[in-house]
Amino acid sequence: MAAEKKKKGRTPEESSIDPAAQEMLVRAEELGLETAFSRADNMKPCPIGAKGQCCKICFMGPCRLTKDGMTGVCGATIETITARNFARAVAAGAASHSDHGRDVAFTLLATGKGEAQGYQIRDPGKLRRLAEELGVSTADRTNEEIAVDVAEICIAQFGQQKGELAMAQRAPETRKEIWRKLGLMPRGIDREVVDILHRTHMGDDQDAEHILDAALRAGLSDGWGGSMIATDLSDILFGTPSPILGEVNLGVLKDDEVNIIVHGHEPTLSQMILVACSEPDLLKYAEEKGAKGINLAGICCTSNETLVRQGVASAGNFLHQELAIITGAVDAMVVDVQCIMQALPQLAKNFHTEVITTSPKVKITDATHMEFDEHSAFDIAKQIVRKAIDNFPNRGKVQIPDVKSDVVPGFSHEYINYMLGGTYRGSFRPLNDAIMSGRIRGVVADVGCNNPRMQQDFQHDYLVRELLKQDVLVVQTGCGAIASGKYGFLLGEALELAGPGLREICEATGMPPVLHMGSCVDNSRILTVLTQVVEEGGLGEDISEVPAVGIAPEWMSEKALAIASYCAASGAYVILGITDPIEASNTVTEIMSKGWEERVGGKIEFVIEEEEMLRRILEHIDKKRAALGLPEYDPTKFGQSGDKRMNELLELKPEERAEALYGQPASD
Ligand code: NFS
Repeated sequence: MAAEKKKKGRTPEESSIDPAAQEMLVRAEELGLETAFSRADNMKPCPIGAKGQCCKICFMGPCRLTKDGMTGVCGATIETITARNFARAVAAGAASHSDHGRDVAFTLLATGKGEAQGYQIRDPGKLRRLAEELGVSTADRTNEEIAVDVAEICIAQFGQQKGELAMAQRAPETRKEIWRKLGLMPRGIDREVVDILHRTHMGDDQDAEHILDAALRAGLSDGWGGSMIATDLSDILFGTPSPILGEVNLGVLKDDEVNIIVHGHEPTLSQMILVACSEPDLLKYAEEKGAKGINLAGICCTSNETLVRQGVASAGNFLHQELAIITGAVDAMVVDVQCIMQALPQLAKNFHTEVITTSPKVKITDATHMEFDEHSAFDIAKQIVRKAIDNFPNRGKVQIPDVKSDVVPGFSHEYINYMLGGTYRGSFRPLNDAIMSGRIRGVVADVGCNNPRMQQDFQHDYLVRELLKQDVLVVQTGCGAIASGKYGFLLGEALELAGPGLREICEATGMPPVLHMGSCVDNSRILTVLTQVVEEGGLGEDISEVPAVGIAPEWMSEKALAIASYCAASGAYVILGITDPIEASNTVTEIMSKGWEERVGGKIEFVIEEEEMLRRILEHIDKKRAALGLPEYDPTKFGQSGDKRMNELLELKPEERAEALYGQPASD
């Protein structure tokens, strides 16, 4: 678009709260370059599509139902249309997460067969535990033999036609009964996605509640299927995360080293590029080209994969992908799948940056394609790194914002369990006790994207700060977690922001008040934590009874709706911000809130305003506390004696401690 035709956009300060982003937006302006921020300013969202009232499912339309009582050409009502649009988005989101899981499973299979160059099994303990769970014999067998069987069983989960998904069996008994009773138990991962595409085709399912039930089931096939497979098998191949020091934001780029950014989602590529970056011959080659070294950084969830496992720096979250290129310091941006803006290759033409696509599924016009294949992964990774080095001497002016923060990510559910158990008694008891006593008021999972329709990171930052003040423990994944990293929340120092009760618990257990649990597929770890919290006892029989809420205040992708659906189907209250894609239908809004709450215990609501979001979160947490008969949240009771009181409690036996904490023995 010609500059003179551009509408007046937001200032850099209005576009992002992040000083690094603000600096790069000023630079973009100087250079006359577009970004997602300016494109969002210049492109109003279509008001009909935004509310879910446009039907493009057949070619008698598109039909726009803009007045009460209107139907589409076929007679489809606004309820049907809104529900179909939502369900299709869930199907696409579930397909994306799950297909990522499938690719990891194929990499594990090839690794087991000795055909995957450069990969190895890094967490054999987790492999063996999973094998036992899946009924694979482990006695007198090598890790590789076991890996082949485990991978084949996981791959078969995708094509399974009948029965129940294996990992869905991990859910609490009460939950599984609800799924069975309502016909929501996922049968096979691919089947549930295809089921939605079929039933939302013209002339099929035309009952909103029925369509939305299919969305819940497809969501579950992602959360307790594809995503859980992605998480577990990635841990087996690349290591189960534990806390590690890292850095976040554009300031991680180096002006005297070759900068390679990995962007996208799958750990298979980024992990191998990481190995290639420390190859002596490539380091030497970089030196020959005048660079002091090779610096790897990530963007989006592939960044989370390497950040939580190896502490590889993150250059930022979703809206940083273009800003990284604008630094002029990125020699190669290597992308695989998902959340990659098509704008990248065009933007890169203004710099020297080489945008390299690698997935057989993803080519972008004008990007360089170097297809990745796990069978020769290391060779390809080395070629990619070499290409980045070759590009280093082509750099023009470089401007890297001097903005970065230390972070400590890597809180897998295994580590949280160990961290809490390591203090006195095994498992989640201390967390449950802390919630029961009211020291921790509840738990919030703040996940999801950035969206250029709002000031970048503003709501993530606001909500995390406010929740900590209210003694709410925050767990995070995805771009929300990277946002928290930028503002210093992923460090022990964040305790300064925490309320008195949360602070006591964190000081006593060594747990920070904000836990970075991984990438978006690792939301499956949150399902596991919730299940283990239920199994530990004292917080009800089901996930729906736990004082917990899931939020995605700055979401933008279909994957966020898939996550929201499986969390709701698992019993959680989920709030999404930004926009309301079901606004057109009061009936659908009712079904997904009140209706689902009655039937599955969880619900989805779209709340745009952050203060209202906070109010609803706290109201829900307090409602769940009251239903469990827990003491009302009262921060004045805690914090006076701080460590001393906790140390006294630590001296007690668990039964005595329970009594001292909330006046009655533990219920387990
Ligand atoms: Ni999640 Fe990860 Fe980020 Fe959103 Fe995209 S990277 S899978 S979709 S934008 S959180």
